[in-house]
Amino acid sequence: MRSGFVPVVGRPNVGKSTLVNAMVGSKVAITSSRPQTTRNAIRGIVNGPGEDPEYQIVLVDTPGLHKPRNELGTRLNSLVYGTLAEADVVVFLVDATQPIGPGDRLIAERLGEAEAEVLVVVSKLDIGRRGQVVEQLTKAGEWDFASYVPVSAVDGSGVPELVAELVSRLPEGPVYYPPGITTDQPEDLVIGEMVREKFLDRLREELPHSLVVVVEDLEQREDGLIDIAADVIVERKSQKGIVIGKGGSLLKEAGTAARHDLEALLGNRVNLRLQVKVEPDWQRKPQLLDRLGFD
Ligand SMILES: Nc1nc2c(ncn2[C@@H]2O[C@H](COP(=O)(O)OP(=O)(O)OP(=O)(O)O)[C@@H](O)[C@H]2O)c(=O)[nH]1
Ligand SMILES: [Mg+2]
Repeated sequence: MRSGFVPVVGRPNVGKSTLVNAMVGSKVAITSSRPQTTRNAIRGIVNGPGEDPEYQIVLVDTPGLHKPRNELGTRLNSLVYGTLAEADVVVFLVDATQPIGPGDRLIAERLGEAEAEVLVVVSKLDIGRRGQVVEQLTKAGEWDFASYVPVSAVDGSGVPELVAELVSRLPEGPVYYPPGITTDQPEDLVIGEMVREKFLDRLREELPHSLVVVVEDLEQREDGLIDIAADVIVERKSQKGIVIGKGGSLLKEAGTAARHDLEALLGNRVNLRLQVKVEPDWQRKPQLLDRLGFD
């Protein structure tokens, strides 16, 4: 059996989480059009077909590497580089539609020092013009990594080839997760992320960054209904009103969307209660970050 750990790294918004979901075949990580959506190292497991699969790829979706502007950013970057220590192969994702910039070059430099082999994957093939894709592949080619693979996580092209390429580079190893398991995240984290996702694309500019969702209570009633209470935390008083919306409209809309997803996920009716709270500058405060689970 070939198996191993494969961190997926790259700049924010290049499509890491979308690609991980596409390879796993189900949604293990939230995605959005906003940069810096992912804030944890999330494992997504890809098993070879059949009852006695020939391979198991443990993908590790990571936060986008960026120039940190606060304590949270610093922690997230070191979380990403920390995943390299356990890596058997690394996927370095580059966006076909964005020119390769200093951010990508800095990552390439760091990855050059990693022990694991690095596959450069050019994403968003479906929307990149042919010239752009070729240009990205050519430029990235200068880095001299192990292999270069173009993919689209949206229409799936190149994804089977990427899986095959990864498998061929994995060592002989154990089964890390029993079949049927697609992610390592605890249930309350998955729930919190699903709720947060529903706000991201509905909010503008800086606000998505200021948001964190923490599940405070989760209980199942005798008739199966699941009560979930979660705090939606923002950084400033002024943001609270925006997240709630006119007459509570935004909170209601995001809450309803989240409830639908949660009912599908948990297979039961859900009663979701969201409370918006202000924790001033939580992204800058080490103690608060510890408490919110960013250690
Ligand atoms: N057309 C197209 N869009 C894509 C593709 N992959 C990702 N996207 C879009 O790109 C945006 C960012 O995708 P994510 O998967 O959230 O990106 P990410 O790299 O995980 O971002 P961070 O977690 O913020 O670092 C979303 O709007 C996706 O729908 C792709 O292959 N094709
Ligand atoms: Mg992501």
